Amino acid sequence: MSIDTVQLEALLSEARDIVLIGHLNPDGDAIGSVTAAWHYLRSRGKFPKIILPSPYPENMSFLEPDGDRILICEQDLEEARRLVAGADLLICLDLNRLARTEYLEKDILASPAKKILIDHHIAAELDRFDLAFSTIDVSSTCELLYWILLSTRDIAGDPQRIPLRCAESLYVGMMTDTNNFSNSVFPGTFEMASKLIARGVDKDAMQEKVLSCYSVSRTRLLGHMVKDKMVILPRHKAAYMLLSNKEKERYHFLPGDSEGFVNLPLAIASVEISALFTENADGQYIRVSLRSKSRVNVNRLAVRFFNGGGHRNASGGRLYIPLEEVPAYFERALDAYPDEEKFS
Ligand SMILES: [Mn+2]
Repeated sequence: MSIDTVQLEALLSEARDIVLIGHLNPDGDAIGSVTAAWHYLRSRGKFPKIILPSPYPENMSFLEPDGDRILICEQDLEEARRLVAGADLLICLDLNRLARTEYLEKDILASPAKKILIDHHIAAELDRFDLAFSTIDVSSTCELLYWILLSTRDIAGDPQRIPLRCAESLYVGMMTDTNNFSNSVFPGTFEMASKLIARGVDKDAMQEKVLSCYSVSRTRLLGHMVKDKMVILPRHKAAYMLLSNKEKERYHFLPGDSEGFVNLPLAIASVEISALFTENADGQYIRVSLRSKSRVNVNRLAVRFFNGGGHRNASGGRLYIPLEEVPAYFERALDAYPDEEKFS
């Protein structure tokens, strides 16, 4: 995939204060893409800053830049706002709408900085950016960033020129967004993986650090969710699980601990749609995760009923109702979901 990077490279070389911004509840692709961009820009003599709206899982901390702190809005909002206001280039990664930054939408719009988007979600807010790289034909933002970097003049199509730390971040984002090569995988995704491994990324080390890193209590929580909480709705070929703050407390829940839970019911032959509803820590809303088998579209379901969206087979959103009202709401949503959208 060759991408025109002339304008990008002009913006990068003019910029002094670059800020890289990811989305709320950052996942591997969000952290992978902001840190990959950081490592690349550092190799070009820039000193970018990273802002994430909320804390990221501990197992991703090995991707952190050396000698620089990732700024978390929930811990340091004033500083984050100051950085956005003072930047001359803002790069948003892995988010299609500025609202996904939760705290910074207005600050980003008000900032005099040039704005770049690099994202792989449906319906990105292209008109809010000076330059946007947006496609859904890649596994992840990290994959898109890989193709962008390969197209730059200094990397010039040679993956060996990608800094190793940058390559590791790219690999981790792709690996997590594809659920370790099980969904959203394109021919180019394998090509990227192959080239990054040849570049020196230790695939087994990445997998162990990111996917085999959980606590005993997280694994017990997973067992509890599947055994005691999973509800099957045969008529809708759907399954759902509710995760309350009480349970999070009981199982010493840490950010990232429920990663992958929503995929588990899809292993059941008769289940085509899976939902995980998680009470937000402050009780303000319910976080919704939706997954589907290939023939079902859950993006439209997320847009229509769950104040969200994302990808065809993996979407998210929010509900502003008590947790106990969610099951009835979910069933009503499935009843009302038109077939022409469900199978679109
Ligand atoms: Mn992503």
